[in-house]
Amino acid sequence: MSPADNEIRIRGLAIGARPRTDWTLDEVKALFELPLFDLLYAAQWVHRQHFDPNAVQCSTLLSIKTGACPEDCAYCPQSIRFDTGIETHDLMPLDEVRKAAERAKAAGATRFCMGASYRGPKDWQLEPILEMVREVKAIGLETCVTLGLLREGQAERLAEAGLDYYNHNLDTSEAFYPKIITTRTFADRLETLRRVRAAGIKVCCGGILGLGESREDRISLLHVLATLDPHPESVPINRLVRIPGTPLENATELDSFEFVRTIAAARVLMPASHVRLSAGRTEFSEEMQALCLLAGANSMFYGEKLLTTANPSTADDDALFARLGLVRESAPVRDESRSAVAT
Ligand code: SAM
Ligand code: DTB
Ligand code: SF4
Repeated sequence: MSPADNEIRIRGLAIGARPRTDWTLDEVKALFELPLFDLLYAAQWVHRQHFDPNAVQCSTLLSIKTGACPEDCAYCPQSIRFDTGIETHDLMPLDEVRKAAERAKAAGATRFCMGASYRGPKDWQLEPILEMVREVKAIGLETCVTLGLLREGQAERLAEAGLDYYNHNLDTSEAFYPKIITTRTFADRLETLRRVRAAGIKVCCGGILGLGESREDRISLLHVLATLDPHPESVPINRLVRIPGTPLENATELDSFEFVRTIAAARVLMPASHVRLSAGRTEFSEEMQALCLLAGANSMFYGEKLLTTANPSTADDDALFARLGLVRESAPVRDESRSAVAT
């Protein structure tokens, strides 16, 4: 029996190492609602079938175009509809992007993710971004962009430029989604994900917790993610950063253990994917971050800034890694490589 065929049983639930995309909603619910320590054990077991449990993949974000976005995502400081006081700017010049990518590489990141506040880029707006992808790739970093909805042909152009990952989150359940975003649909998002996959680009897709959604919504989001075929290679799990001026500025803070549960369930449901502990870390204690990593998260945003908000400093992250005996995952030599180097 190969390791991929391994299986354990916890309270009657079969937990396997092999990725499967036929999860039923009832199975996801039963997994999510396990006693937390049973769920953590399952997540740890699955994590160790595919990854070095002490290695964390580090991605650095850069907002290459900030604010004045026509969409109405209720969590987002960049929507033109909300007065959040952020500093907006048009597309950044190429050499600034290159310098930021060089700094990220020197600090130890292996992936550089460029975000732009578009509903979706127009064809002419894509051209300079293709240049950025080529430049960042030439530095020796994996490339990722998040540009919103893609039209026909755009994913192919990004793939030709050498793009490795496209980030496009489902954000929440299909049922709760219209309470958060009205300017584009859940189905629009799935269509962009389909285009990205069809063009041969790896998919980075996850969500945000703490929007006021119910546990059922979190279970449903995980169910949709875990039945994408194949699974997204990267699964960012964000906790809402409550931004003054947005409709969600006073949202109730999500219970930390509910967040950990979601990470652990994502790990079990998508065994070979990188699960990213994403936005929200500045409000987490170091113990909470450690618990998320123990629950199967094996990726982080690394660098002082997310898109418009703060992230822990690299010095703080390096100190935390040292205390926990973690290493930064090295850049993949081949796509399936998962070797690690000491920080
Ligand atoms: N405009 C593009 C789009 O919407 O796809 C790309 C950038 S958008 C800011 C990328 C993702 O960041 C969103 O899908 C959301 O999951 C996350 N995000 C945005 N604002 C956030 C916040 N306040 N707290 C947590 N996550 C947030
Ligand atoms: C993702 O899931 N989270 C990142 C990235 N993908 C693009 C963005 C988080 C943004 C948090 C709010 C901000 O900094 O503006
Ligand atoms: Fe615009 Fe993306 Fe923010 Fe929505 S999440 S308002 S699409 S930048």
